Amino acid sequence: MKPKVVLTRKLPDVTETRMRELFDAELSAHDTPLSSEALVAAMQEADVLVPTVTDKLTQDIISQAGERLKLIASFGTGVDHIDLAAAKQRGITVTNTPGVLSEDTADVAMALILSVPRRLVEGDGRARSGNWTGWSPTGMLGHRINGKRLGIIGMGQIGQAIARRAHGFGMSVHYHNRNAVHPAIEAELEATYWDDLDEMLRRMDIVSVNCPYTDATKGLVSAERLALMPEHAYLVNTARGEIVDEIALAQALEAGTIAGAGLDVYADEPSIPEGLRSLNNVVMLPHIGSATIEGRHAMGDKVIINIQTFLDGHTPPDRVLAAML
Ligand code: 8YV
Repeated sequence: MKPKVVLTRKLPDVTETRMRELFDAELSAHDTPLSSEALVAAMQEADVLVPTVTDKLTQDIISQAGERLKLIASFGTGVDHIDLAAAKQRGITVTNTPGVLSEDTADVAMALILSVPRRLVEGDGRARSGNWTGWSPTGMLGHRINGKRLGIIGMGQIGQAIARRAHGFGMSVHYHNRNAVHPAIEAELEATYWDDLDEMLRRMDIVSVNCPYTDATKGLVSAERLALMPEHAYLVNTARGEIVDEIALAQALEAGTIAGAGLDVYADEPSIPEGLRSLNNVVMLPHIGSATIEGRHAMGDKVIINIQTFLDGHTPPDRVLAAML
């Protein structure tokens, strides 16, 4: 008997085909997020659940999982949607898909770092409006990227991939992290470590949020910290919306105490506060940091490898332990 693997969302065809060969795979019929009831039902019949960021696996939901459920093989890197302590208590292993989406997410972060100061989205609107009156020496002036200070909050794989790009664009790289990265990486990126986040925020031209969302990083970029940023500074968030106080961000942007923001993630997706949507000094994307065909295929491969390794009785390569966060 093949193990029952339940997918909560539509995954790439190549991933689903391979899953059907290997497992008794139940695919998502409608590709809409499952209700809590449907999620519980899935967890009662599955040996393995393959959720995504759109499934909130709370303690309550995990406590209703069936005896058969032994593995949650999440399709994604962030695991903030899974109560890891509850999974551990139920003896359920959790895996994710790190590494394969770092470069893609860094590309989107870099795109936002370029788009906001150089007013690219506004420029696109003007060019296609039919009202463009032509080039002028003082028209559509933005701010130079070269020579600016980029402060990265969270210097993991994605943070480092952004740092490499920013270095190539002539920015000076600064970062705040729980610990300094290896001296060889610091040397390669000419990166400066700031133990004190507040001190870093006071001095940066652009700040990029790239840490995981955990109890320790919830609301890390608070109203008080936003107030430390210079008036000409920009904030870019491609990590998780909950790390930034969105209401305070909207107020800071509205009041002009910071210059602009580039956002790919929001605290209560897919809903985005009206206070942010109505501002024109914000570039907003709909959580597409890792949305490449190549990345999705690689994520699917990782999920399959994690499941198969686990079923073969080994520790899956991307096992997530609460203590790792
Ligand atoms: C994924 C992400 O697409 O992997 C992550 O943590 O934020 C996304 O880019 C999503 O999580 C898939 O579940």
